[in-house]
Amino acid sequence: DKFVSVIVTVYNTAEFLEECLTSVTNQIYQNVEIIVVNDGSTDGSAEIIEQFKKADSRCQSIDLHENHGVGFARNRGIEQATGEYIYFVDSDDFLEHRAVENLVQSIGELPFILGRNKRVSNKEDSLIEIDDSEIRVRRHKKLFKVFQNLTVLNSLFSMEIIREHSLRFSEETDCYSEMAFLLPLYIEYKNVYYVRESVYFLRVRNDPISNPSLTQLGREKLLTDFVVVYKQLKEQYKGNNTAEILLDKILLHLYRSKFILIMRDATKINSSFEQLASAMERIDPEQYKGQNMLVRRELKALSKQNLKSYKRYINFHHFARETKQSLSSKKKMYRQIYKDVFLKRPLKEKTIVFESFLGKNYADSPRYIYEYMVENYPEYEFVWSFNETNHDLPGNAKQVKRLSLTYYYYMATAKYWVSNMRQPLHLQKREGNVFLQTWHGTPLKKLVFDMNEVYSANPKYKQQFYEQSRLWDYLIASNPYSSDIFKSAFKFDKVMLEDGYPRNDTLYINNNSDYITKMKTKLNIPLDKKVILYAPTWRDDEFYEPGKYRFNLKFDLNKLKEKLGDEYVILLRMHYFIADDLNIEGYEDFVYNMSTYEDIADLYLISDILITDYSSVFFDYSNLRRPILFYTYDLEKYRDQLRGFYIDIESEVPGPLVKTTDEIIEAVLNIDVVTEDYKEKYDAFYDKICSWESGNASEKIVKKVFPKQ
Ligand code: C2G
Repeated sequence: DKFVSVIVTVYNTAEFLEECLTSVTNQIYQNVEIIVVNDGSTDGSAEIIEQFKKADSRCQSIDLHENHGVGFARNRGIEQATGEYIYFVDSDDFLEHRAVENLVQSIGELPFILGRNKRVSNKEDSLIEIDDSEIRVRRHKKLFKVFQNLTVLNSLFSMEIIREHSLRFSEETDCYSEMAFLLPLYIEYKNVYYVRESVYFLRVRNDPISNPSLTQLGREKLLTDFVVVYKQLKEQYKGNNTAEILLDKILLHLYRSKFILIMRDATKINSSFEQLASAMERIDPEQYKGQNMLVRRELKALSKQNLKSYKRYINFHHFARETKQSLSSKKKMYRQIYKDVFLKRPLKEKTIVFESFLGKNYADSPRYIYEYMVENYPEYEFVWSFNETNHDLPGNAKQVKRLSLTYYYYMATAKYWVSNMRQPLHLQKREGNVFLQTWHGTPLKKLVFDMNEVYSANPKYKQQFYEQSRLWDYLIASNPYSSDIFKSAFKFDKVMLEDGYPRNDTLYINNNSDYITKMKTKLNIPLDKKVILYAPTWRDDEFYEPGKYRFNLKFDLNKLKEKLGDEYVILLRMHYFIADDLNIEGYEDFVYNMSTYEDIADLYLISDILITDYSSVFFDYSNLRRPILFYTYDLEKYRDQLRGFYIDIESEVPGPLVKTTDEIIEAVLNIDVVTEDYKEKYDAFYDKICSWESGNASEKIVKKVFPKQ
C-alpha cells in the first residue's frame, strides 16, 4: 500500500482553506500524511490549520513565520515528507474525492503520473460525473503541451525520482518556480502518462485586486519572474540540447501568449523591453524560424537589444492585428474607429452624454440632473444614449443608439459622462474627461469588494469593476450609510457628492394630489382605488443567459384579488434585468404591469403601499414615509447563499417581513396597525437614510460638477 505525502502550501487563503483541507482529508485514499506548510500567512489561515491538525492525526504543519514564496515552501515540505510518493495541492484549490486514489491505482512502476486539472469558477463546474469503473492510463501525445502548462498540481511523483534528480523548486521568484522541478523530468522521460479519472479543481479566483492568486499578479510580474528563472536554468543546463530547446520554446510561447501584450502599453514598453531582451539574447535563433515574419523581426530586434526597431515592428504588429480583428465584425470596426479616429478629435467642453440603466430607460438620477440642466444650463449640448432612440424627453437632447457609431463619436468627444451604471470596458477616458457616476441605489445587498469570494457568474467581475470605477471622478452617495459603503465596496477615493439623490427630488417636489391624480389618469389607474406597488429585485441564480433573468410571481393572484380587489389595485414592476413577460390574463382590472414604464419614481408617488424584497427601492420609497412590506419568501437563500446584507433585515427595516400570500393580505387589511407598530423603526430608518434629501439634490450636484458660462 503506497504511502503518499500530500504537501499543501498556504499563504493567506483562509477563505478557501477549509474546503481545500476537507477535500484532502476526505480523500478515499487514506494512506497519506498531510504536510501543511504555512508560508507566513497573516490572515486566519493558521487557526484553520490548527483545527485540522487536532481533528486528523495525519495532518502536521510547518510554520515558516515569514512569507518565502511557494517554491521555498514546497521544498520545505519535500524535506519533511516521509512518503514513497509526493502530491502537491494549492490551498485555494480542492480535490475530487477519488483524485489521489485514481492516481495511486494507476501509477504502477511509473516514476510520475498526471491527473486532470479542471478550472472552476462556479459551483456547477465542480459537479461532474466521473466514470472510473475502468481507469485508463493514457500517454500524452504532445509532450511540450504538458510542460507548457508548468504545473505540478494533481501529479504523483515518486520520492525515488525526486531524490535521484534532486528535484527542487526555484526559491528566488514567486512565479515559475516549477520549471526547475519539472525540467529534469522532461529531459529524462520521453513519455508522460495521465489518467483522466483523477480530477483536481483549480479555483478561478475573482478578486485579483484585493487578493490576487500568483497567476493574477499581472503580466509584468510574470515577465520579471520568468526572466530570472529562464536565465538561471539556461546557465545551469548549458550544452544540454533538450533542456535548452525546451526553455526557448517556453519563452517563445509566453512571449506570444502573454508578454507581447505588455508591449501594447507605451508606458511599459521600455522597462519590459530591457528584461525581455536580456532573456531573448540567450535564445537560439533556430528556435524562432517557424514564427511568422513579423514575430521573427520582433524577436531579432529583442535579441539584438534594438529598442527602436523593436518599437517599429511591435507597433505595426499590434496595428495589423487590430485591423484584422476590426474587419471581422461591425462591432469591432466601430471600436477601432472610436480609437483611431474619434478619440483624436478635440474634446467638446460643453457636451454631456447621459445614460441610465445601460440605455434602457429615461430615468433615475441622470434624468433629473438632465432636467435641471435643460432649464438652467442651456449653453450645454446634451446627448442621451438609449437602446431605442424614441424616448419622449424635454429639451433638445440628441438621442443616440447605444454602441452605434454616433454613440462612440459622442463618448469620445464629450467632456462629460453622466451614468448610473458602469460604462463598457473598452471605452477610454481621455485627458480632461469628467465622469459623474450617480449609481442606482442605496445598497442592501453586498457589493463588489464587500462580497465574499463566492463563485460568481463572471470570475473577472471584481477586476473589471475595479478598472471601470477608476474612471469615476464623482460619485453620488445619498446618505452617510451609502457613503461609507461605497468607499469600501468600490474602493472609491475621489469626490463623493453627499447631497441626496437627484432621483428623489421628485418625491419631495411632486408629492401632492394634483400630480398624483394626473399621473394615475395618464397610466389608466382607477382613481377610486388605492394602489399597491410590487417591485422586487432579481435573483443571481435564476437566469436564461447573462443579463437575462427569470422571475415568476410567488403569490396567489386569485386570493389577492378576492380579498383586496374591492379596495386596491396592484402595480407590478419587475427589475430591469428581468426578461420574463408576466402573464396577468384574467386580472386586467386588478393587476397592472408597469415593468416597462420609464421611471419608477412616478410609481412610488401614486402608490399607497410598497411591497418589495431586497431591492434598494425601499430606501427611496421611505422618503415618502408610506408603509412598506417585505415579501421575503426566500430570505435565507438570498441572504446567506447569494449575497449577504449590510443591515440586519430582520430588525432594522421599516416594515414587516411577510412570507406568504395570506400574510400579505393580513398586513394590507391591517395597514394602520402595521404603520403604528413600525412607527419607531420607520423614524429611525428615515433619519439614517433620508437626512441628506431635500428635494434639490440635482441643483446642488450640478453646481458642483458643471461650470456655468
Ligand atoms: N428598480 C426598478 N424596479 C424594480 C427594481 C429596481 O425600477 N423592480 C430600479 C430602482 O431604481 C432601484 C434600482 O433599479 O433602486 C436598482 O435595483 P435593485 O433592485 O436595488 O438591484 P441592483 O440593480 O442589483 O442594484 O447599490 C444598489 C445595488 O447595486 C442594487
